[in-house]
Amino acid sequence: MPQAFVSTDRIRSLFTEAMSQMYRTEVPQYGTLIELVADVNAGCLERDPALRERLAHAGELERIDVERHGAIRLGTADELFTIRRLFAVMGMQAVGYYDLSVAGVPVHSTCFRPIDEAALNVNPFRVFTSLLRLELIEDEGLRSEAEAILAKRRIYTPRAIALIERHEQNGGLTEAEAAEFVAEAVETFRWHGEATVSAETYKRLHDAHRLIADVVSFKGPHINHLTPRTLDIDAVQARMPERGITPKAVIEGPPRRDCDILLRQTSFKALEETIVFAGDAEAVQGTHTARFGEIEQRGVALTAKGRALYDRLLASVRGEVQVGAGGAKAGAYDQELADRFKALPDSWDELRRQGLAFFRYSATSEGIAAAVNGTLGGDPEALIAKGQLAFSPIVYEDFLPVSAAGIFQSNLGTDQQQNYATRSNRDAFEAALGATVQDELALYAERQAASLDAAMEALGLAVLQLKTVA
Ligand code: OOG
Ligand code: NI
Repeated sequence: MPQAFVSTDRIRSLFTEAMSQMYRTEVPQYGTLIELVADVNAGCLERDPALRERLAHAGELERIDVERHGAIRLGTADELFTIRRLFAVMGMQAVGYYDLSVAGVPVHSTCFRPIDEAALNVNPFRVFTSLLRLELIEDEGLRSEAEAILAKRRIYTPRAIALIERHEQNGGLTEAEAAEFVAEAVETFRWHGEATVSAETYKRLHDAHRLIADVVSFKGPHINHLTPRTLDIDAVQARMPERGITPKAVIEGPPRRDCDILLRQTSFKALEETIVFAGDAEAVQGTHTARFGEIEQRGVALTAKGRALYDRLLASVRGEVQVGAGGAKAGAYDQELADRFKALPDSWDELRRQGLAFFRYSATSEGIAAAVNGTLGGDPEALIAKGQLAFSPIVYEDFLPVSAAGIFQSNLGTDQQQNYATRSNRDAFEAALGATVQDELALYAERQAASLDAAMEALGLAVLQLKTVA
């Protein structure tokens, strides 16, 4: 008898909801951030009816407050291998490779996310997933000690593994299995205040790098933040202190613009939390800093050419002004960013014509009518000029390594910007993952090309229909 499987989109939505509930309970300040974001979003929608209309049309209004991403840090190749299989149950695949060692953070990362447009429209939730690079620990003794500690832990419940296998064998999960899977999967990301190491070991790991202590000292890869979408990131950043929240010094990514590009993000500083160390005769308490809240605002995906310009402008800003520890020079940085980014066109049509960004094309009703009347423009440019072909920005669904490094740094206790030489090792990452990571630019290019083909076909089909009718 055929089994009725639920869609991977539904499992992803259930998972997002379960993670949100868990994290709000674990980190009350995150709940406060969510409330602020909801207030700011409501204000934006009230002031801008056109925006409300656009979001309603896109089906975005009901789920505006649903989280858009989270992040975890894994310790071993096996853990990464299994997380790929776990996220596959929810329709998420590894896209992109990010080398964070360039910023002095000993990890490399990918983004697990849905890739097709329909799935992204249902729920675009993604997880920024990092793998610790123990080979970057210089002290050999400490490195093998960390390896031995990590080798002992089991971060997935046996039932989660069984359900992953069931999904792989049967090609899906039933509603009951999906509910059970989500409940088991969130266990992996739960916070454990009891460290698996002694205070002394924790200190040595921490001295090597705070991030090493965060990954190695606990039972599992606790979710370290969740990130809702905001319609006005500058407003949320400015208003965090009103609610007793301390934001990081600067918003990462491009400056505020009329036509949003890529990704802007900011976070509140990670909280200092009480933990209990293991292995001591008496319970020894300490504190650990890892968990925070973040917000994001996404814009159009840039082509390789647009991205090269973005990277060059950002590097020039960072070469000119470095935000210091404690946020010194944040104002000068923001000013420099705004000034230098004037070199990147701030109109959808310019971005499109100069081949700087990706767009989704569609035939307009005027276009369909023109096809019927035989007054269609010729090539896409002529069609656009006549209003017969429309285009809208394709949203950037991925992350930015320099921004991610800034988020890491801020939450590892400093706002100081750092620039290091790259030591990327994508092959090792993919070997651990057990798959190649997908090329995000190719995914956007495919979506743009497919939309243009479909639009042209829609116009062409209209012509054909006319011929058959006549
Ligand atoms: C991940 C930081 C990166 C982002 O939004 O760029 C990130 C981490 O701290 O583990 O989440
Ligand atoms: Ni993040």
